[in-house]
Amino acid sequence: MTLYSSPVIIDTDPGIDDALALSLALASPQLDIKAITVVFGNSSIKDTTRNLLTLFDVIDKEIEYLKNTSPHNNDVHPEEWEKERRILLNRFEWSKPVVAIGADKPMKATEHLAVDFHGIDGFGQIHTTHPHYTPKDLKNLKSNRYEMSSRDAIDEILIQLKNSPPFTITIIALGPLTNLALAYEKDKRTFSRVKQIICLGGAINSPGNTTPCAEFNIYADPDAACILTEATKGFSPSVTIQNKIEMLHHRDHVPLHLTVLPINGIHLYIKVFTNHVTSLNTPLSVFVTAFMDYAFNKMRNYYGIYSLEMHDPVAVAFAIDILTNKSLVYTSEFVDMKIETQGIYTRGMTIVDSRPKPPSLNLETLERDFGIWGYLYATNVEIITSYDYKFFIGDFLKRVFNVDFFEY
Ligand SMILES: [Ca+2]
Repeated sequence: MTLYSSPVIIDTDPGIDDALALSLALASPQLDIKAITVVFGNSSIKDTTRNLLTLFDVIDKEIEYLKNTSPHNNDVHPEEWEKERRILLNRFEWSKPVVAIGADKPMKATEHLAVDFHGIDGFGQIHTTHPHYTPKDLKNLKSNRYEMSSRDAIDEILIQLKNSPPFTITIIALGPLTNLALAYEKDKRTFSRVKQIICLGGAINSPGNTTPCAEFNIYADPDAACILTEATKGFSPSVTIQNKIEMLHHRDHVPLHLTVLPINGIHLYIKVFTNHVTSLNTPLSVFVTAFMDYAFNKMRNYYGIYSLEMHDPVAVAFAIDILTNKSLVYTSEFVDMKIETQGIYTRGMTIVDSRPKPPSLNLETLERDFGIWGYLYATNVEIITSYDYKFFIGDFLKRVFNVDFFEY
């Protein structure tokens, strides 16, 4: 493979939009997916794991379909693979992810799954309505597309970080942050070797999608989100990797670079989906159509609109853009952010301190909220304030389904 690929770990709770996000990631040569770690969230860990393996089973069939229908032109240069949709055909020759199973519950909070939206199986009831998709023997499932880890997700994350040069692996987090926080707690120094965590989470300047002020991933495990947020204290984008490597020699951790992509309003509308995907009749399109029908109906019943919010796929697209410096059409700011872990109505709220800062730091100004908030000058969590979504739906349809986007 001659294309430059960034090593990533994807932590996920599949999940309808997770399946779309993983399909996008697998079709993107910019990502060298070292591991996919599974966490509870949209459904139980048993279901999210089953859903991931179900998706791999469909990807397997999609690859066979592509092999039989693509022109047999083996002279195509790797740089051209993306155009010819050969990424999926060739990906597993050069990048075979390890799958590891992680946390089955939040660290402290009471469990809250998103089965109301994603269905009891987390996959729009597809295992009931389309039972032929359900892999028969999960324990003995053999696949050429991934390797099942002998470790749990926490140890797998740590071993991946330990075995790679420091500050090279990015973690894309698409579910509750439990696996990541547990790995950090277990071995801070090793976890600190992560280059960046790009996380879909939080409701900032918008209503939540689980409670009035909380987004699901943060709500599902606010303590995990709090641990990671606090672990960013002292982070500065101006610190070089060389500085960080030196820090690792004499500190038990290096402040984490956490980039939060709050929930956004990017919708895939049913008309666009139907016009572009439904009639393709490939294994992947037929499978995705089955659970998208469920999701579109849910959206209509809940919100009166026929579309699906593309939270997780947008996070993957954003991660690709950041890792390849391709678009850079986004704005972000470093803010002092905390997570509400205790609230009755505010559990999982992402709170940003936007109060005016005193012109200088002294005892008097420090005491102003001493013991309540603290860190008057902590601007450590990067939040994305705008991102150029214009091309997202077109890119998504092209990469995953090889169709050109047209307006309807
Ligand atoms: Ca998710």
